[in-house]
Amino acid sequence: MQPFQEAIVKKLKETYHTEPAKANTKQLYNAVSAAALDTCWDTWQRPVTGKTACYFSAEFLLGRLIHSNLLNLGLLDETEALLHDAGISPNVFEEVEDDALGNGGLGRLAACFLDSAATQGIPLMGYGIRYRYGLFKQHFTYGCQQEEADNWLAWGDPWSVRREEEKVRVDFGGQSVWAVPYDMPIIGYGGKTVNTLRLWQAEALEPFNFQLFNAQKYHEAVQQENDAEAISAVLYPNDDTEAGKRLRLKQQYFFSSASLQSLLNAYTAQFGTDYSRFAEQYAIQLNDTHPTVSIPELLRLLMTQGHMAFEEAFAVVQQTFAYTNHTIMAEALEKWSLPLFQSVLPEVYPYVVLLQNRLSNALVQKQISDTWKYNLIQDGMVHMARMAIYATHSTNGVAKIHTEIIKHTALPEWYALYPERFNNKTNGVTQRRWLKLCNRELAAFISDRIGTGWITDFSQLAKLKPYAEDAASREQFLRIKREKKNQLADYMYRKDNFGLNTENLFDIQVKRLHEYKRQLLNAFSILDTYFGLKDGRIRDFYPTTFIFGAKAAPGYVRAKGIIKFINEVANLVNYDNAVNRVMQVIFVSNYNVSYAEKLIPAADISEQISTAGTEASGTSNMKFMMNGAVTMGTYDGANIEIVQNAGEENNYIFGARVEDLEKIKDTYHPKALYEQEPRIRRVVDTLVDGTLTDGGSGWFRELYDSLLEGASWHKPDNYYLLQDFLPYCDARLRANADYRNRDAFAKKCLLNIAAAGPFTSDRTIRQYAQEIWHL
Ligand code: H53
Repeated sequence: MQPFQEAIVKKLKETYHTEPAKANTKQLYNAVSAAALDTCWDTWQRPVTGKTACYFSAEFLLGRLIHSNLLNLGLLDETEALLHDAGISPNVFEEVEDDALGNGGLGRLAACFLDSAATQGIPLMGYGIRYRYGLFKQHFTYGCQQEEADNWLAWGDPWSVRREEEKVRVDFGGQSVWAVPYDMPIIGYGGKTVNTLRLWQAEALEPFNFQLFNAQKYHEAVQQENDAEAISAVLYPNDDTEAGKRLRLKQQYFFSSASLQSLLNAYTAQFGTDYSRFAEQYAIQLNDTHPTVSIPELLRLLMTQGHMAFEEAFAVVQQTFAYTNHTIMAEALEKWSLPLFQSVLPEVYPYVVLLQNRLSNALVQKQISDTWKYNLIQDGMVHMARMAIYATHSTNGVAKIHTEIIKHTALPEWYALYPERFNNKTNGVTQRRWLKLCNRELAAFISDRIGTGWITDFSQLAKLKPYAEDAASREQFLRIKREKKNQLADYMYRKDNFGLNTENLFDIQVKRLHEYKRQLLNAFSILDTYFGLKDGRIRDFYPTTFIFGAKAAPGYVRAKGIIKFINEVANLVNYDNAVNRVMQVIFVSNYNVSYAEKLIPAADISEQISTAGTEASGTSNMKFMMNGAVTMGTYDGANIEIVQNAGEENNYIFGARVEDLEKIKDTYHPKALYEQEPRIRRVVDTLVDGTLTDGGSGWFRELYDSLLEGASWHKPDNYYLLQDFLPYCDARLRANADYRNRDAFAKKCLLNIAAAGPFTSDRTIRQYAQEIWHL
């Protein structure tokens, strides 16, 4: 037995008095994790020297940790051999819940960044919240989304270490709590660097009040404990929409203040209380505006604890912080009502006023009169994005087009004021999780041809390009795709009890449910194909399986209506014997990181169909690309950079571009399109003509009206579904026809893989480190 295998056996024996063949999943999971943690403990505890970057984020969507940590430590093969010898399925850890402390792209990006930084020896520490419940679990009843709490701690938390001695106090107006840090190791590939993700848990100063208990006031006796624990109880399930709730502001301040205090404590221990050189030791990246309250909080701490004057403290703050913007959509830009902000954070608010005053002076000096566009405090609201731009030295977007839109359309007034602060950092994803681990077959295929260097240097992928011309490689690639489809089919059968036809083309759209991502357009186009097949208008259709996966924010009624609609379309198609040999439609339940790891490698076509100008970057587009799917997409977000690199001829770009939409926006009349074009009318009418049913909820009628009439808060069809409908249907049919020539299609796929080099988060995080943090 190898030493690590022995260590696992020993853990099982000492902790659970059992052995591998007899242990249950939870015991195995905890023993393997604990043994692995032991192997990197010393590396982890080595003090970090020099400047450190800190990633402040309300979300870290890590996914299941055990495989990625074992991979990075080089212990995966040994572990799997041990499991094998004990007669345990290699899928044993599949039932262990993934760590879902995030909603979608933003939280998953944070997780990719941590992996990439550790792999490249960049000292990047994550700071966030240890939610008791992560993103809800989803299931469907009669096609409608139901939510259930995600009790991820039921499996134990073997990757966290509670640091009681480093807890700090956080004060709100009238409430004080402990913030207790739980540290997780972030293990770089090869195990040479182990960084830290520090997640804060809220606890009561006095958990139990005996006086109240003795006075028979039982509820009151535990009130403080409940109120404190509420702060880190649950992740807000909104992706890309602002919540605006009191508890959310508390969460933001809670982890911001705790993280800053802990950094100041570490700084003080080394350098004393002269904080003037704080920014030489720490760079802090604000992941969206969620941690922006850190700005007035650091000012406050520097001025009260460090006795600094305002100007001096402001300089430190500005040099320390940088801000990443992830969306330009108005509904996601955080604003807090003044009374709410003042009542939750009375100690912090005066520092917002100081910032506002300084900004006002700057605007006077620059002779700017339309100050209402800039004010941090305006119309009874505190504007967090403005604060984040004003009080930091860097504002970046997450794809080229997104950064251009920020500069010229969304926030031109700020770009005019401080052009030097604006920069682009196109997103990326870690190829360790999103290729090496989730697609071992394709990873081996690549390594056989170009060696293993790509695992840590993704630019080497370009060396794969000649193999697109090699018939044997294309054939091999197709065999792997088929194998991944079979694996997905097994998994989906276990999870969703659905039988997949793995001969089919797999066309997949997986991401959060949002109107701007246009899952409804996808469904309309599927219906158009369905009717086309039935009418005989469409012939020679290559059999296709259309797969959706998406969670809707529980309060987002329209998104829930769209889920129900797609499930109804699925029923219509799947039970119609006239078409179900050539079409399948599936909505998988509880789409999450682990499901993504199965779905993405099996895809032939990656659906990236957001309205041009709305998706800041997207990151699943990159994951699909590196797994050899072609992109069916609009000119939006990182799709643009993807197809520029991989060739438009190897992808399917359709629909209106930002410039086109700009031109038609004032005259757009979706109802005219509906009236003129029978194919549009036919699919849109299924919302109301009885073809499909919303079970009496009224959701479908509301969707119908939103497209044709608009609503009090938006114009009709404000995401231009009907505008892009025909071009989309055409592009899909073109791709479908191309797919018949499997060999030619494989060539496109291989060229996409070979062009995926720039889309690694290794590159992105190097750019942050060099250009923003100056490490
Ligand atoms: O962030 C991703 C982008 C994606 C964008 C997403 C995002 C959230 O997940 C949540 C809030 C938010 O403002 C933006 O929608 O386009 O790829 C990472 O940058």
